Amino acid sequence: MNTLSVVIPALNEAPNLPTVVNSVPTSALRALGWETEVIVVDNASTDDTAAVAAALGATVVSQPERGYGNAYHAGFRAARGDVIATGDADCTYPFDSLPELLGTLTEADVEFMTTNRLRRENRSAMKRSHTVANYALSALSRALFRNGLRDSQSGMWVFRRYVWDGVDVKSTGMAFSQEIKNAATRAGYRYLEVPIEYRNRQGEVKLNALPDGMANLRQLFEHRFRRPGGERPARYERRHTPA
Ligand SMILES: Nc1nc2c(ncn2[C@@H]2O[C@H](COP(=O)(O)OP(=O)(O)O)[C@@H](O)[C@H]2O)c(=O)[nH]1
Ligand SMILES: [Mg+2]
Repeated sequence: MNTLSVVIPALNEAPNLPTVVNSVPTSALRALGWETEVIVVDNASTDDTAAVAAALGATVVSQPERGYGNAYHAGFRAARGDVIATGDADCTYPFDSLPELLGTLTEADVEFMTTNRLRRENRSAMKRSHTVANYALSALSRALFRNGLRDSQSGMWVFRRYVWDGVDVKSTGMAFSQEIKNAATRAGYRYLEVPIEYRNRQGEVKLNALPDGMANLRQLFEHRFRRPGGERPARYERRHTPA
């Protein structure tokens, strides 16, 4: 069996968790040879996030330090799978597409796969101002990192866990999303961006558009001109055998 960890950061998402956790198609995945664990990272929620996640059979990891990046740091530390898949706890990301996404990861033989939400079909699921900000941040990110990624802010990634061990992602907040993509691509891992469906958010938005956008801008420049050190050089000690 291959092993998959689905890691979901959650800050006060109790009402969304039944839909989100139950949308992970564990039986279909098992039939395809994937043993799946679902990890919900409770990011110091003040609602029943932890209890609801546990009742749904998810593994609950507690991260007392708030922040989207902090949540992922704790979740990835706990993840046991050879492959990690991610997404928000807000009903926007299609966890039901995981069988297809894993098929693509394997068939295309890539190590880091990210997803693109910025398509006409998804337009109604994103506020216009967020769409504009996503296009602008993604364009700047492409200009600085030359990796061609269309959606630098998508929160759904599917990747081999050794990629996480090979990158040094420092962001504790929302900039974590662009940083992991830019770090993985710059480190020389084989990568791919695939289109996904994006659905209407349920519950309260946790993103704080202006400060989070500004933090993203700062992080892009800081990362681009950071002295190399944490990330491994692109062309050495490459190529792990896929699981
Ligand atoms: N913004 C934010 N989200 C967090 C935090 N901790 C966990 N999360 C979760 O991370 C996901 C992203 O937040 P969301 O409001 O959906 O941001 P958006 O998708 O960029 O609009 C959600 O599942 C949140 O519950 C945090 O400290 N801040
Ligand atoms: Mg979201």
